[in-house]
Amino acid sequence: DFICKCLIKDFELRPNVIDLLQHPFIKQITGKEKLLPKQLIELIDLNQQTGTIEKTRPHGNTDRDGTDRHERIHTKKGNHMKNQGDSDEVEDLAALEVLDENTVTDHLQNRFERDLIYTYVGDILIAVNPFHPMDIYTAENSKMYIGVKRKENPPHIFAVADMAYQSMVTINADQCVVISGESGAGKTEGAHLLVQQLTFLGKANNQTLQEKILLVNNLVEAFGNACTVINDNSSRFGKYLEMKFTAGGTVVGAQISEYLLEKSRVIHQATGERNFHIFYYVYAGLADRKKLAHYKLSDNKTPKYLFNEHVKLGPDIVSNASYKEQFDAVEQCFKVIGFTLEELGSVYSILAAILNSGDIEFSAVVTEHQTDKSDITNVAALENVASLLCIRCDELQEALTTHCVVARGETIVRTNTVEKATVVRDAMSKALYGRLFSWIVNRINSLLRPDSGQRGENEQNLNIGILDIFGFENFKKNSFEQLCINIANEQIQFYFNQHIFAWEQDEYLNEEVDARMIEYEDNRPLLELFLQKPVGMLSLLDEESRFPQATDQTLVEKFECNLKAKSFWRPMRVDHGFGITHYAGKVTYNAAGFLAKNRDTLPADIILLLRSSENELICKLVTHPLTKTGNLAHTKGKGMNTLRSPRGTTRTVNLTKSDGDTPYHPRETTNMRTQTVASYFRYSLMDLLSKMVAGQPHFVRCIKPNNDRQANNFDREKVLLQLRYTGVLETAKIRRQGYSHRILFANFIKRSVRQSCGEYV
Ligand code: AOV
Ligand code: MG
Repeated sequence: DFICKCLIKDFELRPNVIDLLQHPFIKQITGKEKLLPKQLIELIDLNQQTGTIEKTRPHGNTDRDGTDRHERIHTKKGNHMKNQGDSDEVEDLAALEVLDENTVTDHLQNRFERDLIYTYVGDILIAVNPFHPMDIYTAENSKMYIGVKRKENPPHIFAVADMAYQSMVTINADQCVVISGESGAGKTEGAHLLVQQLTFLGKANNQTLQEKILLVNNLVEAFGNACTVINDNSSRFGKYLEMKFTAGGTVVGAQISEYLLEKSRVIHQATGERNFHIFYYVYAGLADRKKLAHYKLSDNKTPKYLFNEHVKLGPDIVSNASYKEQFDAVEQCFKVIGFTLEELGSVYSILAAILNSGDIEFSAVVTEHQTDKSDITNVAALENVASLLCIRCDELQEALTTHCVVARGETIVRTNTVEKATVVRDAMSKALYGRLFSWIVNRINSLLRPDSGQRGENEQNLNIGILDIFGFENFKKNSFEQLCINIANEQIQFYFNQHIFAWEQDEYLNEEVDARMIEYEDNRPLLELFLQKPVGMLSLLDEESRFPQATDQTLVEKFECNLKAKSFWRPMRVDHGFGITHYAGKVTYNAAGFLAKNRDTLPADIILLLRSSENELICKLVTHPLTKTGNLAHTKGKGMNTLRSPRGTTRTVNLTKSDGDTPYHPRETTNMRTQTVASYFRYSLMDLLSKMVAGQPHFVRCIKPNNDRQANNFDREKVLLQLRYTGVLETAKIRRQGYSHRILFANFIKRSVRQSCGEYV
């Protein structure tokens, strides 16, 4: 058995039959100088008869490195294997002899029950969330996955990092890893593991840089993640982290782009959910350091924005040891990455001001002439906010309780009702948090931007981007946020389909390759339903948002009149309700609040007031256009619906019709422009896509084994549904019949030359 394995291994390394037949082992075991090919086969067969070696039929593919696969021989590990084709030893679903839903699910289940959470489908990695800590991410594991052939090791996310890294250094091209899966499936954990391994692979000369890069995710996630009913650490924003390398593969920096933070969570959380993590960390951390009073907070009165049925009392939060630890950890991240103490103080002040804002209350003032006036009942909260934001208290009161209108060239001051004043207060809190988040991301980017000294002259950095967005969501009540999240997931699914099926099969047709066409679920009609102009859902929403008289009911009616696709439906007996049959299942949305959320207006009075702040950071948040994190500018006027495939052919990603609109970037808006969240979202998606298409993609598909976050529980129905809607079966089919690796001829030559010169790691 051992000798056969050595022979086979050696044969893989030196695919020269003559060499093998004259191998020194042969002499050792047979006493002969060399074997005839027939004799070698007999030797292997003999071993098979003893039952210690089993042959599996490979799927006739070429491997990632472009070499032909030869038959693999696996050592049999147990008697429970059903047949050769679907044994646990098959690490690539495309190699299964029988390819149907049940076999694939059985196979993943068998592996999952043995803690083998990773499985390949050709070059794609499937990761089933184990919901318990695993000991497969050690330094030892990291070393195992450097520059070795994929089949040398069990499937692993580190192997994906290695594939991306080796491709980057070998063909000198940007790479991107797209992690998808529904909420709680393991995308964010996967993204952390990729950063860990890529930092290890691209060993920075400078230890601190390495440390900083490893902390970036933790820092932004403290501000952008929150506990939802599905996931205790749910990403409430989309994140594209680009790690920057020299051409030689040394990591030199990182940049993050953030997409569509769910700001509404600051002011309201659904039942059983929480605000962004950082609020709890700061509250407990400051209490621990006896600094609550300094930040105008009190430990016996929970700020309203943090209040829900789970967190009734301040002491619940302030005595939480884990929150205190997290606060220390976040502060450490800030410091290591390079934020100043002054900046840190401002960040805490802004967070405390937001918490205090939630406690400002209004009551109606009814006079003889007026019924639409409001006053602030708890002046202490108002004073706290003004003091923390370094603005004047009377001006804050005025900005909250009144507004200006310009009529016939004259500015008239009108009073706000209680309802309106509350909306303004909440708009200020959301805007402050959203802008603070963007500022943190921008600051990280400037602190981790590779300096020119780390590049050779005329040398550009190479990137590996890691996409980790909010996963598909279907709650009891779904609002505008869920709609945007689910559209983003539709877009990623569409991108996957384009790569794996559409572009691939186009190539077969172009090159007249005789291949059976694989059918797949094309979600293009759904994307059109959302994004088409002028009658896509987002355009209709924007149109309705421009009418002051419009209501959420008129919006739903507008949808109903204009959206004729089968995937749009109106549920019975649900006010403001509409339903969408997404690629991942049916979701019922409630349009209540859609118009207000889409308009997302921040009154000019508040902007002007914050600009007058004596705190430099607060002033900056509303004054200077921050460096674009979403880098939207380059998509402007460039034919937005046309993207280039990695193989150079121009592909149409039928996302939107280009109309040359100016991209909306809230951080640049200091005047009262009327662009909406929907239009910004549309451009963000486009920007994200253009970044992704610029690199060679690698896909990780995360699967959630059950809805109860339980370890060792594989709910077959749940998994089967995910396999079905992500098209895993079709992917296995196309990977089985096609080639799992695509490489341009010129790159192939370059790579082969480097390899034969021994440069390949
Ligand atoms: P998500 O990113 O896909 O959801 P997470 O990556 O946050 O999901 O994973 C959810 C939880 O599953 C984590 O907090 C861990 O407890 C567990 N988990 C995930 N991957 C692993 C792993 N490889 N090993 C051990 N435990 C794991 V969302 O952000 O909600 O879409 O918006
Ligand atoms: Mg996540």
